[in-house]
Amino acid sequence: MEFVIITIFPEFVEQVFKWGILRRAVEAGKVSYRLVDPREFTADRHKSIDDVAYGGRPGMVMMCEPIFKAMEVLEAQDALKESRRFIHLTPTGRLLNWEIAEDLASNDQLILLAGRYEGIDQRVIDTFADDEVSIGDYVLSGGELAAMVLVDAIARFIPEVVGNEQSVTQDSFSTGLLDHPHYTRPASFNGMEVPEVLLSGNHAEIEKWRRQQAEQLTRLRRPDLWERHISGKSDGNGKRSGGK
Ligand code: 4FM
Repeated sequence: MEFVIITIFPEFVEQVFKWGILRRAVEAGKVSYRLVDPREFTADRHKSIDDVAYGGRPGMVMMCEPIFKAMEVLEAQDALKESRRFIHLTPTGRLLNWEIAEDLASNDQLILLAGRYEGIDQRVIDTFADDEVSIGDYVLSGGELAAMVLVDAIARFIPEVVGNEQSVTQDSFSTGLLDHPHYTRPASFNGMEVPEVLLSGNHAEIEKWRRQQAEQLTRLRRPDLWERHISGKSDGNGKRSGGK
């Protein structure tokens, strides 16, 4: 899977590929990436990528030209794959969940557009975007952090990116429950004890405890997930279950 990220801060976005699981995925050739800076495709000597908004509100808008040029050049370099999706990261997009991440992971190439300023000229979105995704109901200073979140969440669904040990956690989310609490040594720390059952060696009892903890946490913290779980549907947005 190749991630193409269109951003005016390529060195910032590159960090997501340089640490931990993603770094190993890149080294193992499971993931590759290409950073595209629209500023390299500007026509004027000031390398302008933004201009004032039509309609007379304050705030700048990212211009069509540099992003259209960037796409043209990718096309000319034969860098665009058959199975690709172009995604604009924006608070007005559909809310990211594990199902969307899993679905996007099935593409050979994802082109992520990270905007800055007050917005991107709508003609860029209309021409190129297959999808608009939001990582949550808050406003960031730009799409870069959202693109990085999306890359990380998607990469975990690419086969062999996450090792066996960690994949268990992911499976537990797809059962529709939040994860149970975790403990490691020592058994007693500053007067705080690890729950007795975890030291018992009784794996049936340990599983029962973890299940109870996961259910209690989900019920209290995420009644929406709990409702879906007890109605026998593990689905995040109603695609498999037909919704609520
Ligand atoms: C996006 C700022 C585009 C400027 C943003 C432009 C966001 C989110 C977000 C900020 N993206 N989920 N929440 N983006 O806040 O995805 Cl031009």
